[in-house]
Amino acid sequence: MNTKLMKIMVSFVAVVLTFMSSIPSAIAAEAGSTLEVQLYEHSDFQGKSLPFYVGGVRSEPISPQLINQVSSLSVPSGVAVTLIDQETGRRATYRGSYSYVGDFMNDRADSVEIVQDCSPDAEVC
Ligand SMILES: [Ca+2]
Repeated sequence: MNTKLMKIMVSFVAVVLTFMSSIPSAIAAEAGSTLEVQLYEHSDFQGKSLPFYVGGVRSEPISPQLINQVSSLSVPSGVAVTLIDQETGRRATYRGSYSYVGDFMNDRADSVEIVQDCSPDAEVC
């Protein structure tokens, strides 16, 4: 076996292991962990709320009850939440809870990406 092929196989195995290791944490979170992100209809964590369980990397649409209405969010430590507005392509990432998402994203988000275990200064996570 040549070195190049070996390197390809090693990186493939690493990718598979990374993927597999994300599964148990997702299951654990849904089995009763309090580690969750909440999106809120109004600023200061008021109005309708929508929970998202944290586990690995998740990307989900925001359900009709809060689409284009999110104004605040609570985020546990070690988690980064990106709100996305598909109409304009706007994205904003939040680490920690925000009583107001800001004019840039207020009442715009239609999908959300949740990433666990981001370092605070990570450019991409
Ligand atoms: Ca939108």
